[in-house]
Amino acid sequence: MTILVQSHAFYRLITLDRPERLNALTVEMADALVAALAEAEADPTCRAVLLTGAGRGFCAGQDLTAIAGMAPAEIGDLLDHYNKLIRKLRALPLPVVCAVNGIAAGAGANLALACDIVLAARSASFVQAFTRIGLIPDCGGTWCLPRLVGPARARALAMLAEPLPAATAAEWGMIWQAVDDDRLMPEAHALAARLAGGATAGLGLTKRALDASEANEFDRQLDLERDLQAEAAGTQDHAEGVRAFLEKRPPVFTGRRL
Ligand code: T3D
Repeated sequence: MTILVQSHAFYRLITLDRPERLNALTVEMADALVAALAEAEADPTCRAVLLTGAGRGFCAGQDLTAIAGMAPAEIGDLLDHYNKLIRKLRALPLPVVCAVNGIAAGAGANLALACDIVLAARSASFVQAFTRIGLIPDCGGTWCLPRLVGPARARALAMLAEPLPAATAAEWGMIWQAVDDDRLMPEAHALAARLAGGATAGLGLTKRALDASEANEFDRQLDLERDLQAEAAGTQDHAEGVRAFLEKRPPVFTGRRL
């Protein structure tokens, strides 16, 4: 087993579970993550996902013991598995919180950045370790980094492969927040529970709109907002939100589309 999945009220906690190797990624782990995300999506009672790592690291990127001596073509096959995971995270119609509990290196850093809201322990850091071993940032790093921190910082992070402390990552807008180590999991759970109790169908549509905005021109994005808003307006949660506002009470959202 490379991951652990635990159900909480309305969300699932997925823990990368190879602590002896700082949760370094393998194909088996990536495939297990894709399957766990698909199961979370298929479960109508699951409305958010929380991802973290066991032990002192979040994820040290590709397990280097697994690729030593691998032919370049095999590396391409391997990345197909990782890309499937990154695509699944981005397209998941549920909010995904990532609690970065320690070092996030290489593909591990970019796995975290593919999540929707990233919290990190103050002692954690992010390192685009790829160039240290002659590789380029993958798992979406060359796409995410310039958009999150701007081209100048993205280039330096990718080329220098220096660890970026969690607090600086938050200051630069690469992640949502750095929190004291002992507050990481309580805050991450509270955030996942809060999102899971929200209008989650609308949150899924929000993800779609924000992702599409990276490629769309303004006019096309306005059209997309109109279309997705029509979908959001058809959800039970929209009706409940408006009703609750008018009745001056807190809304009770279900995440149901119809
Ligand atoms: O090839 C491809 O294209 C495939 C895709 C690649 C995408 C990538 O992710 S490339 C980048 C791969 N990752 C790295 O290069 C990071 C390698 N690890 C490190 O540089 C350091 O371990 C860290 C900076 C992450 C942490 O350092 P430290 O001092 O806190 O811990 P450590 O002692 O180095 O590691 C603890 C153990 O985990 C150690 O095992 P041992 O000696 O106690 O038996 C270490 O070997 C193991 N470990 C850490 N990272 C990996 C790993 N084992 C396999 N693969 C790892 N990536």
